[in-house]
Amino acid sequence: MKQQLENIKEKASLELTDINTINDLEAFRINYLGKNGSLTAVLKQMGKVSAEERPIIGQLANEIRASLEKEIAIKEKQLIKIAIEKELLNGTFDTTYPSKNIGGTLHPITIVQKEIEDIFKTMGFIIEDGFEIENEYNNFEALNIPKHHPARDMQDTYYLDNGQLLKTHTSAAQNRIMRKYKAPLKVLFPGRCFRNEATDASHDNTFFQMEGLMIGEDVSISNLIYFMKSLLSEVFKKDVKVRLRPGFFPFVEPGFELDINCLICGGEGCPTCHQSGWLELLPCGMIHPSVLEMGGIDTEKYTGFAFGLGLTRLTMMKYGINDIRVLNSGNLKVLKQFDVR
Ligand code: FA5
Repeated sequence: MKQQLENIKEKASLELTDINTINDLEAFRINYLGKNGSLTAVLKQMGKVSAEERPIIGQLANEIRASLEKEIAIKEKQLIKIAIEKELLNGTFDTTYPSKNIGGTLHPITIVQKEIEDIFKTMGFIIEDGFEIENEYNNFEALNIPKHHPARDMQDTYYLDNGQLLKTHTSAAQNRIMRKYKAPLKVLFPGRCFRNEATDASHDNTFFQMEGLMIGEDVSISNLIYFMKSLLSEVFKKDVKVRLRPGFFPFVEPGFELDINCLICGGEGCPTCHQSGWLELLPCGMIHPSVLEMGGIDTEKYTGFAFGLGLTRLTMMKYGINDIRVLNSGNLKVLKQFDVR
């Protein structure tokens, strides 16, 4: 058996030198160290070895295993280095991709965003990305807001010299996403939004929303209310008081405003809720047929709902943050408190 082990060691070292890809390296590892690998197979015969020889053979097998693991780890590093160098040379290496070990803490908005994504993923939604720089068509026209429509006044933003703009709401991605996925569709797309706002405790010029669309046959207001309720009860893990009232958005009909009872003052009235006891959180409604048509959706067959959750405000309510400006402050002393990883 000792000889068998020595042979395995020699064969493995020879094979390892010829390996050039990570996939081949993984196959090699499984071949030798896997559940049915050659080294494991030899070890399974230990019962046949005499009692005196067993510790010697056991020690040798362990040494061979340890040395193989070490060699595999070295080889893996070499192969990754070569692959990165190759990607850097041909320009396909993404230097902006976030590292796995980022250190630091997650931003409270990111924590809540991930939580909501997980909730919706279990309900069959896919997660999409939107752009921060958009064209006027996607941000306004495709949402039934033509030039000179008064609804544009409520969402003034920053324009670029080339006519593009910083998107005012996540709804700006609706048209692109409808065209990309077609119906039926269940999708969630979070994103950073920008508005030319006078800031106060609940308004910032840069904030996050999270948009959701569900398009299918027979999608109705009942579906909309069910999803909104599930979302809030999962996030707050307790009953929160909400109110649903009619709301106007040119891209939904009917449209609603879902407000949350201010959790900072318990509805008594405070600067965060502008003394009203309520905070606008989750506008929503049934997608306007013209918006569906502009998105290439057959309105004879499909209906859908859309919502535009104020993610930054939800984060404030969840963690009892009474001023929105804290969240963009970059003040680590404050932000660190919310990391719950
Ligand atoms: C919209 O932006 C619509 N696109 C939402 C929508 C989507 C309606 C789909 C219907 C269907 P509104 O301007 O109300 O609507 O903004 C939505 C939410 O974003 C608000 O309820 C609020 O929670 C948040 N929000 C808006 N402006 C600000 C701001 N300046 N600072 C922080 N949060 C804001």
